[in-house]
Amino acid sequence: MALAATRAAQLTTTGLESLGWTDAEAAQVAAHAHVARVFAVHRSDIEVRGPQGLDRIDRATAGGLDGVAVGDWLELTDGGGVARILERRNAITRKAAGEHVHRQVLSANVDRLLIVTSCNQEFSLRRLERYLVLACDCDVTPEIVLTKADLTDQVAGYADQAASLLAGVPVHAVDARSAEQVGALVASLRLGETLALIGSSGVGKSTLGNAIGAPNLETGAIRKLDDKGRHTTTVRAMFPLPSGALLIDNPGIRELQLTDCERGISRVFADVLSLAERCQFQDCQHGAEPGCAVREAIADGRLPARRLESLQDLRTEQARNAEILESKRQRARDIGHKYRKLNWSKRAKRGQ
Ligand SMILES: Nc1nc2c(ncn2[C@@H]2O[C@H](COP(=O)(O)OP(=O)(O)OP(=O)(O)O)[C@@H](O)[C@H]2O)c(=O)[nH]1
Ligand SMILES: [Mg+2]
Ligand SMILES: [Zn+2]
Repeated sequence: MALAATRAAQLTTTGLESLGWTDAEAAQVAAHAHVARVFAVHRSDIEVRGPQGLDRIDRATAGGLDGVAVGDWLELTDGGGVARILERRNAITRKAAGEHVHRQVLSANVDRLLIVTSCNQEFSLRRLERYLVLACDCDVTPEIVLTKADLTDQVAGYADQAASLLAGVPVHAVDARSAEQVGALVASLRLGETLALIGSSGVGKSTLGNAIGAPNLETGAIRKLDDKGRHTTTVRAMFPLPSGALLIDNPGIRELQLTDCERGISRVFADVLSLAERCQFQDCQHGAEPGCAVREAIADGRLPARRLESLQDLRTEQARNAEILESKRQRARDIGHKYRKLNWSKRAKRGQ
């Protein structure tokens, strides 16, 4: 509750707008409906905040909270129960994870997704591309925050590489521990705007959160050997900032695998795909085919070869994950079918 008290103290405006309420939510409920926004999701309860302040809802007794995510809006019953989760404007949904493919909503109703990466061994264009695809696929505007700018004299090089991945993507290079260096980011924050931080463990998401005004997020040292973090943040939670914006700090992501993100891919790889439209063959694989506009662009330096490789790798990975997902669904269908058959034969035996 100490955490909840700190958050309560930080909220300066009590109106729903300060919690991120928009016309999209207003259109879904009656004018005097009771609503609250989800600030943290725990195993047994959730923390919500509405015009009346902070509250905790027990998941078992409330019901109706399956799949609830930080950032969701809830319509409450007169008795304080949960009537329903309002339709989301958008959701950062992780559709696949390593061997176990599943869908997981990381943050809901997000205005700005800050993809955090560091100027050290963690920096990877491939990884950044994945995060950008995820953001674009979820219809959220991405921004890149390059932390640990103080640890390199190559900041401009890192920033240029990051910016080259998606036309117009803002890149903020900072020492995330410095309130002064994050000043421009803070100045851009608006009342009721929801920001979410995602990235690997140890890149400085919580450090950045603290610098932009979140109340004392826990941070932890990284391993010297490989710059990997130790998964310090374990709970997804949202915090009001002094600027009036809301910040969702996420735990570090181990490995971001993608499936079913074709829309995101088509946006992030628009450069490769628009060249591909000019290939002589419609089904060109951009290998040895004659008249390949993609190969031509690579040969004369207009397109970095790694962009094509990235696109092809992501497509292969998507296809593999889609297969795993489909075989899981099939297995679930088979089990459901067997179960129904068993129940049916039991009832038949009992003569029901
Ligand atoms: N030098 C330097 N250190 C930083 C910077 N940002 C973060 N750190 C340090 O990096 C370590 C990890 O920072 P965290 O904020 O805990 O990282 P995180 O992304 O929240 O990690 P998880 O919660 O594990 O996902 C801490 O020791 C921070 O002090 C930076 O810009 N410069
Ligand atoms: Mg953290
Ligand atoms: Zn081609």
